[in-house]
Parts: sequence; structure tokens; C-alpha cells
Amino acid sequence: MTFSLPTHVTQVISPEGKLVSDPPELPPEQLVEFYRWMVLGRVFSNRMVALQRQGRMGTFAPLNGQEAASVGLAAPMMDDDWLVGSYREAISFFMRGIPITAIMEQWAGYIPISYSPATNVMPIQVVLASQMPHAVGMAMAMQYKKKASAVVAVIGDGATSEGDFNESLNFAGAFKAPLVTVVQNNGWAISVPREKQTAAEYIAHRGPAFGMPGYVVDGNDVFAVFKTMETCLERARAGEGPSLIEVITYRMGAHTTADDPTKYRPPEELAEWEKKDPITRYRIYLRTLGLLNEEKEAGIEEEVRQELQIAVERYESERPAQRAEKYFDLVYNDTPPQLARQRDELLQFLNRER
Ligand SMILES: Cc1ncc(C[n+]2csc(CCOP(=O)(O)OP(=O)(O)O)c2C)c(N)n1
Ligand SMILES: [Mg+2]
Repeated sequence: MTFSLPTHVTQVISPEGKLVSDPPELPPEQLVEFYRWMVLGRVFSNRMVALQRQGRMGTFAPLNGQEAASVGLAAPMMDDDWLVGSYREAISFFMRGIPITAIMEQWAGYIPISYSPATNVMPIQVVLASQMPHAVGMAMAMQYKKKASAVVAVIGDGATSEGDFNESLNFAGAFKAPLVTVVQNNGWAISVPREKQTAAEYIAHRGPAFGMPGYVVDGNDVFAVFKTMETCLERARAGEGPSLIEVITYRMGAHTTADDPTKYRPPEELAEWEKKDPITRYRIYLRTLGLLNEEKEAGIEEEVRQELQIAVERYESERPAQRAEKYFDLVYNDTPPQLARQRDELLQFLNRER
């Protein structure tokens, strides 16, 4: 089957908060819920950066600017679907029931033991694109078991240059795996701009090349992401095969707390994207529907701050003692000799430090 190259960016809500195409049919409570998740994401991200600066958190990758993409990709997923993400989709993880404390623990260097299997979420993946072979394998397993479910894989623009991404999409296309791949194109891969990753106009052009539809979506528009995801999830569940969605968004903060974007990014670029802020445009839209006003917005923000405060207190008081050797214990059933040597060396070093 031949698919045509995507030529336009799907948008439902303009940056000014106006409808430019049909919105999804959702009850008012769910519309407000989306807003709440986005606000929670931003407050969470800012709090994590503050904790890191105070020496209370490990390195963290801020998600500011990408809230609509994370909400839009997770919202239409069903319980039996799986989410195989990267490291900037904390909101999607929360929406599937992963506690805030679990994400805090992982950024603090803990092995993510508190993920409940019932959430169908794989732990945050930092090794670029290595989640993709997992995702396509899981999707093929679902197909083999004749389950009408889908796997949603999320990856950054920079990571699409990895072999793993392209090999996985090739597999997915050839085997018609029920996989929906979302590329969070946030403009940058640390200091490397998107233009350096591919000479193609859109990353989603690779979809048709691998035998699947490709979509380009305004990633700062929660409705556009939601609607495109719905289409692709239905296609996957119906056994019609995979899809590739490129969501165009912007990383408003630093790559991580170890990065300083002022060294490589012109300030005008951020100013341009601030005008396209996903939360602002959605707030304006919900105000026009009469679902939000200043009082309601302040109430949501206060509620979210309290939720985060409770999570921070729990994370700081209930963290178990970390054993460095645990990382080695969990890699192999029988630790190979070279790894055992590295483990012993590390323990000797840590004992000397103490
Ligand atoms: C295989 C691999 N190579 C290099 C890195 C170091 N690294 C971490 S994040 C990153 C940039 C990724 O950019 P992108 O895929 O666009 O995701 P974003 O950080 O923008 O969300 C790099 C090079 C890594 N984690 N894994
Ligand atoms: Mg990127």
C-alpha cells in the first residue's frame, strides 16, 4: 500500500486560542481535566528544576512547552495499550497512573521499582531510540496474541537519526505491527537543531517510506494531537498497521539541568515560541467556552501545587537506602566476570570515599 507524504500541519486550536477545525467530541469535565494535566506538568517541571538546584534532585530534563503533546498522546490510549516513552513525557506517565514520586525517584537515580505493572508503562528510557525495538517487539507480541491493543512509542527528533528508530519502523511496517510512533520534534537535540538531523522537510515523511501513514501535527495544540492519535490508535487496533506522527513543539527550557541553552539558541526563538504556548492557547479556548475563569484557574493551580508538595514530602521521607551494587545485580541473572570486576571496583571506590 502506498501512502502520500504529509504536506500540511494539522491544527485545531490556533495560537490565539481560536478553533480552526473541528474539535474532538469530549465532555466538558474532560476538557478541564486536560488543562489540569498540562498545569500539573509545568508546575512539576519547574519544581524539579528548583529541587535539582537545591541539591535535592538528580539531573532533570524540563518538559515546559511540550505539555499539550504529552496530554494529547496519552488521553486517547486505553488501559490495555502500552506506553513506551522517552524522558520528557512525565505527564503521559502520570495520566496512566504512574505516581509523581516514581518519576522523582527515577530522576534521582533510583531503579523504577514503584511502577505498577497495571499501568502498562515502560520506565523512562534515556538511551536514545533504544525504546523503539522494545516497542515494536511488544506490538508484534500483541498481534501474535491477537489482542486489539496498540503500543505507543515516543521519541525525540534527534533520536530519529539513530539506527534503532529506522530499523524499528521498518519492522513495524513490514509486519503491520500495531504501533503508533510519536516523534516529539521540539526543535533541538541538546545543541543540535532539527535542520541538522535530516534534510527532509518533515520527519514524518519517513512514514510512507516505511509503508505507514505519516502525520505532521501542531504539538502545542492538545486537540490536534488527540485527534490524530485517535485515528492512528483505531488503525492499529483494527489490525491495519502502524503510523508515524510528528508533533511540532518546542523545548522552552534547557535540555536538562546540566545544560545552558543561551550558549547556542537565539533568545528571539524562545520569544517566538512563547506566543505559541500550549497552555495559554488552551486556557483562552476554555475561557471562551465558559469552562475556565481566573478563579477556577487559580483553584486548579493551588490544587496541583498541593499535590506536588505531598509528592515531594513523600519522595524525601520514604526513599529507601540506595545500594550501588543493585544496578549490577539487575542486569544479568549470572553476573559475567568483567561486570563483577567493575562492580567490585566501584564498591572499593565508594568505601574509600566514605
Ligand atoms: C544513544 C545515545 N546517544 C547519546 C545520548 C546523549 N543524549 C541524551 S539526550 C540527547 C539529545 C536527544 O535529543 P532529542 O532526541 O531531540 O530529544 P529531546 O532531548 O529534545 O527531547 C543526547 C544526544 C544518549 N542518551 N543516548
Ligand atoms: Mg529534540
